[in-house]
Amino acid sequence: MLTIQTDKHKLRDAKTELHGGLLVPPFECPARVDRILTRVQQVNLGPVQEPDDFGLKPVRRIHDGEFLAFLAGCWDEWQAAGFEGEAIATSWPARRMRVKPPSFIDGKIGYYCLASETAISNGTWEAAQASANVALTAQAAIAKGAQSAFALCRPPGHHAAADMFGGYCFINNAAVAAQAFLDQGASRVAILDVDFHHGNGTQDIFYGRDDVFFQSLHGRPEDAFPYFLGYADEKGASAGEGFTENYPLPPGTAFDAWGDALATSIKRIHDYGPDAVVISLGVDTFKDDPISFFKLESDDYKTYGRMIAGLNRPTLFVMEGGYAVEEIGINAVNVLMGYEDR
Ligand code: OKP
Ligand code: ZN
Repeated sequence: MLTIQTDKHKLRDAKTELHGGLLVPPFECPARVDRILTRVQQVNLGPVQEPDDFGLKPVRRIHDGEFLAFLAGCWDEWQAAGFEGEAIATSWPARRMRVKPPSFIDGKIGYYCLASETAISNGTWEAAQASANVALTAQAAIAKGAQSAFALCRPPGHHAAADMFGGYCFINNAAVAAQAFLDQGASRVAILDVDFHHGNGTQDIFYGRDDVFFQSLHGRPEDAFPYFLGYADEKGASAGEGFTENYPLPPGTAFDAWGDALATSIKRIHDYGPDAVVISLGVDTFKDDPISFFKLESDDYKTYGRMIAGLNRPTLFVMEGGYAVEEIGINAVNVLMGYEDR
């Protein structure tokens, strides 16, 4: 399997994450990609190539222009305001307030933010664009005839909505790639989000549409980030009615129950008959993940990679989360090896 990767991910190197009332080193760190890349090379998964530059046109198919302008200018505006730390949102348009972007960056960042753990700093915007290019380059390889490809994206994307960043995400790489398939002639794309966290951004982007079938397995919102989306009764709206499906699962869920949910989801995708499948691949379902509560073992990743291969559709793997850095390479690449039945 072809892997697309660039060292530009290292430009995303925030020093702070607001966690448990402390500013700690971010869980979403550069070492994550280094570990996965090392493992890709160790097992000879296949060639590793640099991304092409697609510019912002395919990104604008998903994201709001004002939001992208905010991301591009945020760090400069934050510094110009004289703030000494990284850019962190602290105020939101909460219930019964005016949902209208302020001019001053301290307010504007809250308007465009969905969760305050994620700091913006020097290089964040450049890395986010590079990450989208990684997804688009892998998508292009499939469009040219590859049966599968691995987009080793960082930063991740599935929490990012059309006009919101947060949960370590800025540009929704999986959504941008899915839209690229459609724009190149596909009629139906399925997105299967196996990250521990609900893919709220992806769900929101496609909620009213029937050309993208969105499926997410995740820690139930009662207990897990992003908390405010991902219930089983969210099934899509208007034309999108029936084209979103959620599998919220409780603390302690291991592969027996998780694999059952995946099998159901795969059956549903099979019935949809997509021209392409995008996997939002997070391996924070691992038993030792520091911020998650599922109990998957390293071998389970191979098992479910094989299950995904059973769909027998062109499949784009887009890297999302996974914070047990020591094991992230083994777990992520196990999915890809399982897919290849190795
Ligand atoms: C990104 B992805 C910890 C709260 C966690 C952010 C989690 C983002 C996960 N204090 N908040 O889905 O792996
Ligand atoms: Zn996650």
